[in-house]
Parts: sequence; C-alpha cells; structure tokens
Amino acid sequence: MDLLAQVMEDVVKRNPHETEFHQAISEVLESLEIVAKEHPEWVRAGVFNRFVEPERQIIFRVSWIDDAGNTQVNRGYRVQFNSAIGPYKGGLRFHPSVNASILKFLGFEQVLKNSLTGLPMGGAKGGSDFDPKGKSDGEIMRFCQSFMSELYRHIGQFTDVPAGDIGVGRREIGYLFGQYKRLVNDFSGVLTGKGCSWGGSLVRTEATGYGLCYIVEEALHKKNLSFDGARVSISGSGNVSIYAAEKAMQLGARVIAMSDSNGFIHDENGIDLDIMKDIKEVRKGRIREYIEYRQGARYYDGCNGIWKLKCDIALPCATQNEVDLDSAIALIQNGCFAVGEGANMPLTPEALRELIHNGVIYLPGKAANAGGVATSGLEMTQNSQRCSWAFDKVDIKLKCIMTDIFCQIDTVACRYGREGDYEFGANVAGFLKVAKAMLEQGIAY
Ligand code: NDP
Ligand code: 2IT
Repeated sequence: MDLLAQVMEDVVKRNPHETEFHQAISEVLESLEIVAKEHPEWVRAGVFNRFVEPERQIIFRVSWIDDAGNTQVNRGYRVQFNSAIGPYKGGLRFHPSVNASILKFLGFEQVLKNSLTGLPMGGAKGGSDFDPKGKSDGEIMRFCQSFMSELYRHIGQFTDVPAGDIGVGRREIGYLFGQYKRLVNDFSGVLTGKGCSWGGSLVRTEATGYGLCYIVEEALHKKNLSFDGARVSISGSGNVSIYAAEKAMQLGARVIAMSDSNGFIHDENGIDLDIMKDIKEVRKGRIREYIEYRQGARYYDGCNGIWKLKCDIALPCATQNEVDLDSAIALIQNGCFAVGEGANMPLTPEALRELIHNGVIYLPGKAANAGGVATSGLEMTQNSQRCSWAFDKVDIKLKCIMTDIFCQIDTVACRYGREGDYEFGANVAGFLKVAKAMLEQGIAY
C-alpha cells in the first residue's frame, strides 16, 4: 500500500466536501510518495500528517455599512498553514467564491512556494467572500477597515504578513494598513504590496507577471526555445496578467488574447497594453471595452474559448481550475508547447495529466508565480533595513530568485530520474526544506 494513502484518506475525512483542498493535497502527495519511502523516520514522526493540517484557522464576521446605510455581513478568514521556516506569509483574496476549501488549498500551496523562493517565509492565505465588483471607494474602505478590526490581533511583522491576491491590490492594502496602524499604533512591515512612498517595494506590482516570464524563459531556453516571436495567450486581465503580458512583449512575444470573468478578446496584431491598462487599472472597466479602441480586435463571451485560439505559449493567470481537459486538448492540437501558471492551480488534474502526457513544457504555479511573494519578501527586507532599493536592483534580485527556483526544480526532477517534470521537482524541493525544519523544531508544533 502507498505510504501516504492514509494521509490522503484522513484529509478527506477531516475536511469533507473541500474539493479544491483535496485536489491540491493529492497532487503534492503523489510526488512525495518517493520521499516517504526514502525517509521512513519522517513517516514515523508524522511529518506528512502534520504537513497537510493547517497550524491555525481563523474565521470571523465582517460587518460594514454600505452607501445606502444598510448593514452588510461577510465572512473573513486567515489560514495560517505552516510557520516552520518563517512568519506566515501569503495574500488576501476578496471574491464571492472564497470559502475554507479555497483558502486552505491556497495556504497549502503557499507553504511550498515560499520555501522555493529561498526566503524565510512560512505559508498562509486569507480573505473574504466580499465581492468588490460594483462597490464604491467608500464601501471598499469601510469593508477593509472592518476586516482589519479583527485580523489585526492575529498578524504582525514577525507573526504573519498578509498581501494582495484576487480583488486585493494597492488600494485595499492601503486601507488595511491604515486601519492596522490606527489600532496597534505601530508603523511596521505588517503587510506587503504597500504604496512605494510608505514602505512598499518597487517591482512588487510587476513581480508576479515578470517572474512568471523569467522562469518560463529559463525552461524554454533549456529546449532551445524562447518567447521571441512566440504567440502567447494570457487569461485574466488583472495584476498578474497585465505584467506577464508586458514582460512577454519585452521578450519579443506577441500577446494575442486576454480575458476577464465575462469573456475574452482576440487581437491577432498583438494586444495594445496601454489601452488594456487604461481600461483595467485606471477605469476598472470590463475587457469587452477594448474592441472600441482597436480595429480588428474581437470580443467573445465566456472565458474558456481563449484556450481554443492557436498559440505557442499559454499563461493562465486568472483563477483555479480555469483550464479543463477540453481546453488542454485544444491547446495541444493547436501546437502550444509551453504552459506557465501565473494563477494558483489553474489546471484541473485531467488537464494537467494531458499536457504532461503530450510533452508540453509545464511550470506549476507554486514555482512559476513565486515572483510575487518573493518580492514581498524583498519588501520585508527593505522595511527591516529602513531603506528602499532602486527598481533595477529589485528586478535583478527577482530574476535571480526565479532562475534559482528553476534550477532547484530541474535538479530535483533530474535527481529522481524525472527530467522535465517540474511539478514533481517543485513539490519535492519545496517540501524537503519545510520538512527538515519541522523535524528540527520538534513534534508539539
Ligand atoms: P486580480 O484581482 O488583479 O485579477 C484577477 C483576474 O482574474 C481578473 O481579470 C478577473 O476577472 C479574473 N478572474 C477572477 N476570478 C475569476 C473567475 N472565477 N473566473 C474567471 N476569471 C476570474 O488578481 P491577480 O491578478 O492578483 O490574481 C490572479 C491569479 O494569480 C490568482 O490565481 C492569484 O491567486 C494568483 N497570484 C497572484 C499573485 C499576486 O501577487 N497578485 C501572486 C501569485 C499568484 P474579473 O475582473 O471579471 O473578476
Ligand atoms: O499567491 C500568492 O503568492 C500571492 N497572492 C502573493 C502573496 C504575497 O504575500 O505576496
């Protein structure tokens, strides 16, 4: 019997109906089976059982008053998953789909991702089922203040350092930070993604998208391929997507498609990113507006169709399970040779298997989108040193970290005779560091 089958069974029993959490754990445990065989003492010390159980989960009520004077109630969460190698670290997501299963899968992935960055950060995730769409600035501010009025007692620069994720960007981090400071009377690096005039780091905004392209370029080079001249499809049009598109273009690619949760645009001549930034970042509009400014561009309802377009490289940067089996088959049939995950777990297990089976270069999110949290780590360093580094300095460090992550996952995959299996490489490389730290710190942890 597989050594870790019981661990998986216990996860399902203890967390019934939490399908995203089961999916993330099951993908990782498959890779770790060989580690368990090599380290029976880790099995005996319960390292695997402890690894899949969050250290702490906080759930709280967030009540706030909307513009019409009505009281609204949402649910807030923070899942502090693992602090073996550093303070809890990970983003906050505000989206109506948020629930315990999604935040547990994200917290779990964050533990491995943060380990791969080489920086001293544990893993966490949090957020709320609050829907920021259509809310006024005042409503966003009052929600953030109420959310922080509970969260503040659980976080701190040496305890837990939240950041942004879906629905949480610079504006929300500002309101959250302001409320933390008011409550605790402490100006510290308790959040990352801050404004650059009050402790934020240059490059944090660009970091996830840029880092994604840096690591994909590393993997492409290994096969004598590159972004140069490639056609690229990118799902989403938020923070990660926009800066993935920017870096892909700088590396010579033509980005032909982007999306939001309503539909996608196809611009065969290459997307005009200034128009896209104006619509999405400045006016917070919908992607369909793009075709009003670009002749020849087309808009289609529905998100899945983006994967049916012919592209060389696909960068899913929107949300979990956005690429299903049919989409993966279409990508392969159209000659797509690389998939890099800007989003967390954007591929269904069936889609993932299909891509790997067909020899597509595949870079899993926990490695490929680690540039965001890595730069958050660099923001924490600058906060501790009370200084701010120049854009190029941070960008070079980000590039080094992404190259190092590629080297780690490639080396580990090769060491176990699984060359090119970066999913396996990322799971094992990320795990080993955390597992050793857990063992050294004793069991009552
Ligand atoms: P944003 O909120 O800036 O953008 C999210 C984008 O994804 C929007 O275009 C949104 O469309 C789309 N989207 C969100 N939910 C869905 C859904 N259920 N179905 C279809 N499309 C959806 O978020 P980010 O760019 O920050 O995050 C995108 C992904 O990257 C997430 O998976 C996140 O976890 C991951 N990530 C983010 C990092 C960061 O630093 N921000 C770091 C590492 C990973 P719409 O506007 O219509 O909702
Ligand atoms: O998924 C992620 O890595 C993030 N949302 C970024 C987390 C962070 O702490 O910067």
